Amino acid sequence: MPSRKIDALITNVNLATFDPDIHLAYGQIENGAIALHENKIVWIGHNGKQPVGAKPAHVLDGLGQWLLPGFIDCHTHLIYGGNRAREFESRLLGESYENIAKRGGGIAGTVQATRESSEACLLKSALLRLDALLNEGVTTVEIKSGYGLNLETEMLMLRVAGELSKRRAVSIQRTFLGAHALPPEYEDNPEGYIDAITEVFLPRIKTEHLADAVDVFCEGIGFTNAQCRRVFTKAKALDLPIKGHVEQLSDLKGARLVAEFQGLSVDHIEYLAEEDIPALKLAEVVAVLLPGAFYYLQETRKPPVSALRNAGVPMAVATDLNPGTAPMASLLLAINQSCVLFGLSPEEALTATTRHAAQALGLQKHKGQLKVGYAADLVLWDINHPSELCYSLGMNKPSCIWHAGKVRTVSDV
Ligand code: DI6
Ligand code: FE
Repeated sequence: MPSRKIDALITNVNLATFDPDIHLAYGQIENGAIALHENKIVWIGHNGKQPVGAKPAHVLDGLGQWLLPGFIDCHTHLIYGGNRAREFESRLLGESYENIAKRGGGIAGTVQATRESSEACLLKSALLRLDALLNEGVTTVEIKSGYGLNLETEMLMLRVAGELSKRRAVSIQRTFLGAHALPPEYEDNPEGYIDAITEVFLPRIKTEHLADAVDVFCEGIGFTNAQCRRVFTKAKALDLPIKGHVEQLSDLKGARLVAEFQGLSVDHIEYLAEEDIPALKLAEVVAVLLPGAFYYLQETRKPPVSALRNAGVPMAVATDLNPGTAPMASLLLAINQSCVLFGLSPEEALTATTRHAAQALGLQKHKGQLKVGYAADLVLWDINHPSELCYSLGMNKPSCIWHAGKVRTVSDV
């Protein structure tokens, strides 16, 4: 092993690498060690076999704990004004999510509250939610716009998302979700709103580098398949990757549409038809499961997990953190829910929040695995086995977190 530059060496750790080339559960390396230089992993292997001659500035004894890649929350709406606790009350008294949306509550209520919020206020409330995610070992977060629905507030949301990555040691991916709901200004003119998105919002957002991807809500209370196609066509022309909220409450064939555009992911998919799964496999689209929304909406229809598994479609899991259907800033909870409610195995659930979550963001070559050349985003857990992270709630706290090669202890965030 040639000597090379090493800033930090972590010894005496069990590694859950999630490297698919390591054909063991969790891609594990028992009694391993890992070396970091600048913001990357530069060596990984068995304890004591690290490069000779390398003089790392820092050596950390992992004390036999488990080291995992930093978690990736690949689907959140964590910037918003207000909250919807009163609506939660109405839903518990029997009113449906769709009915609340029809009477101007739901997403429209949050749009109004977001438009009325100052930038400082949006930033402050988003930081609280972000910190809760970070405390559980999340090192990359995707954040969507979609509560502004006018150019000014959509751009503000995306700017606040960018600001978050300056305030905290975390990687942020920004997604433009202008086609989330119809804004009041376009009440009787959905095509006019799609015109605004395609002709005004998207070109401006592209020019100002405000988004890494484009998302839509393809649903009865959102936009039709044809309207989503228009958004995707423009996104593709601007070379922006696409994602879709599809088949959450009904089957509008949104997943097929995303596959046709070779999108990154289809998200929710409770109503995905099994016959549409081969198209996802072929186009290498990730199936993002959002058990928090399923739980809060007390849905009964589950995503076709075993068919996705049998077809070899990669499954990711995310919080969907939002004020309506998933007011939960805990990826560990989503992991647990994906096991208990959707039947994922612990290994699947942890792969879903590391390697597959990276793929859902187009980051699979850089993040989501412990592998040479990958980002030094790592979390050390004082556990005896990775399945503990899926099994218990409220008891798992990282003992150390690295983002881009730098230690971020829990108290730093
Ligand atoms: N599906 C969801 O679960 C969130 N957005 C979407 O398209 C819900 C957003 C909200 O209710 O505010
Ligand atoms: Fe969502």
